[in-house]
Amino acid sequence: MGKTITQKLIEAHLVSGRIEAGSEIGIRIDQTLTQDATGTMAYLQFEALGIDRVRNELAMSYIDHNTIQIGFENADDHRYLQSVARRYGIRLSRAGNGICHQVHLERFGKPAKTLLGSDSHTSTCGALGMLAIGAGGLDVALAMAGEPFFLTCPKVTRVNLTGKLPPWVSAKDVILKLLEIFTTKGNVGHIFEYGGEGLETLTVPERATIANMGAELGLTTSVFPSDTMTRRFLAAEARQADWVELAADPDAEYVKVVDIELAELVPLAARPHSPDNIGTVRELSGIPVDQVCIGSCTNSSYRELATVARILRGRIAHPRVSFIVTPGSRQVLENLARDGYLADLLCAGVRITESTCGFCIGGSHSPGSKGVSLRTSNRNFYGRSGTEDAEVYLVSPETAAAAVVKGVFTDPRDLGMDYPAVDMPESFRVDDCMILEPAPPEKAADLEIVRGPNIGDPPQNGPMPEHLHGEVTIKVGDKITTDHIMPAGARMKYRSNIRRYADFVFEGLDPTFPARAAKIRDKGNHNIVVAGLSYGQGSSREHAALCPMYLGVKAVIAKSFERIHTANLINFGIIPLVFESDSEYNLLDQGDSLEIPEIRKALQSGAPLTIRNLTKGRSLTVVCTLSERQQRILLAGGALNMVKAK
Ligand code: MIC
Ligand code: SF4
Repeated sequence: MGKTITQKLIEAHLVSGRIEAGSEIGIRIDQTLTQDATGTMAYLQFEALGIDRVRNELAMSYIDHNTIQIGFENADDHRYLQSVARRYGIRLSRAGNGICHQVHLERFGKPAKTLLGSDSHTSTCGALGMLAIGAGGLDVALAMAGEPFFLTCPKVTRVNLTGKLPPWVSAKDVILKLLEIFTTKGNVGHIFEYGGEGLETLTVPERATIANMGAELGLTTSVFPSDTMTRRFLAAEARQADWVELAADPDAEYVKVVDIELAELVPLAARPHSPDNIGTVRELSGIPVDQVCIGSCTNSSYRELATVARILRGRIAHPRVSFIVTPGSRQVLENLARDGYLADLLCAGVRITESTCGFCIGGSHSPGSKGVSLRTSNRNFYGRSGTEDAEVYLVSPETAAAAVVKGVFTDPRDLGMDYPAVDMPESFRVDDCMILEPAPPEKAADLEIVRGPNIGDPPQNGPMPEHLHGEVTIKVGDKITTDHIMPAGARMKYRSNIRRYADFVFEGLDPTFPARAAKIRDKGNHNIVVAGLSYGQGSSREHAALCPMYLGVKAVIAKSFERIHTANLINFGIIPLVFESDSEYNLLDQGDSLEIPEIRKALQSGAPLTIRNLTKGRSLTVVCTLSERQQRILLAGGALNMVKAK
């Protein structure tokens, strides 16, 4: 039987386990990436492992998230990251060089390699034929130490693309269509592998847009073949030597095949407040727009921004619209400048920003109250923009540009102009001067690691008790994202200070949670979170496990969990328990006192667990499907405890 691309990538990197969907496998990681907001914690944990030098092929550290620098914290983090990179053999992309996923795609990603990144959109490099997976910082630290990365062997769906995108319809509309079909929940443990003759017309940056938002589907990752388009992109980046061919065998088998006819797609938008709340742009047309933000790791490549510039050439942003562009990388910005497109944007009234995450994570450019913001980014979760009552829509760069011109939601096909097709250049101007090289090993050992006062060692959990006593400290609903659990934006400057950051756990849902939880913890009791479907959607931030752990959370009971968050909970010694049937969610309420007798024994046996609700005087059953490795981590009270013991 023929093989899928995924199978070929896994086989070439398999360290443990069998390639059988659903079973746990360990794979060797060639490349790692971190960004500053997750990186400080990842490197503090790497340091705690006591290893002298990173052991994987390429370890990249990017500074792109926390660059606003109100207060000393961000700058101190940057200094720490720079010194740790130089000491341990990591290459560092300085603030201003670009968003990690865009820069990694341009300069470092290689077909047929594995990449593990402490950011959920690491999947972007799947566009190059990599197995590129987002994970928590601790898993990335372990991969840098040469340990395998463990994951559930994925089920592979083939997305078959036929035809060609019509003018004004773009890669963003393809992935929004897939989000309409598959939604943000229910796709855990799956990989989407793209194929079909429709791929021949999609450049690597367009494929990257699609692979990027596979994270919103909740996929393990997305994989594209490495073909002539890939070779063309790598050649344009002066990296032709990095190209190898990678394709699925014609008789490869998939769990499912989905056909998407590109010619039939129309401009789409994700309405507030979820990336799967899809409507057509035409049905939204006429809604007044206050802000348009173009950029983020989803849509900030040269061709996309040049297309926006062409649409806006000779026009001025509508007076109602605040128009922001964030180029994905310094390379994109430099090439736009040299080719004249930057001038088009400036004349149109753009507010150009540095090449960082910026608006996407509520780090800047929050909309006004009740503001309607059209963004080319990938997440429009409630409050993520930094403005609670903003209405954020996710759209393509073309749809965003049309709103800049008209001041209202406008289907770009109704602009009354020919589509300004911009080709990807045969070669980009390439300049890696913002990448800092590590010190040679013989000079590294004595280098000082610079730690500012905001940087604290990560707290550690204790081993799992024999019996767990706790209280339901909060009960939440479906699709709770890590942005709900651990807000980003203005709070993100405390990423390397867990004790302080923990003051904001569940801030948008219940600001009294941290104080209530700390009180229960200080009495020697445990906190338990009860949740609905798809708990932990969104980011890879392990702080969404680490900060609750610091506040004494020992278990989360949910109808279902998302992949990265489950791994993070286990890594920090919090048990993810699943209701045996969804209706049992109704048997628990905030304030209920719970007991899970003989929890250590139950975890080891893998049998369902009984929870006694002491307040209501009844019991219920929950399940916890774990590999042996995960059992050991939970019993030890977290992965760091276990690895250190080893
Ligand atoms: C995001 O888009 O939510 C982030 C910020 O990039 C996160 C990482 C983080 O929280 O630092 C992600 O996607 O993993
Ligand atoms: Fe940065 Fe936004 Fe991409 Fe996250 S999704 S890496 S915040 S640009």
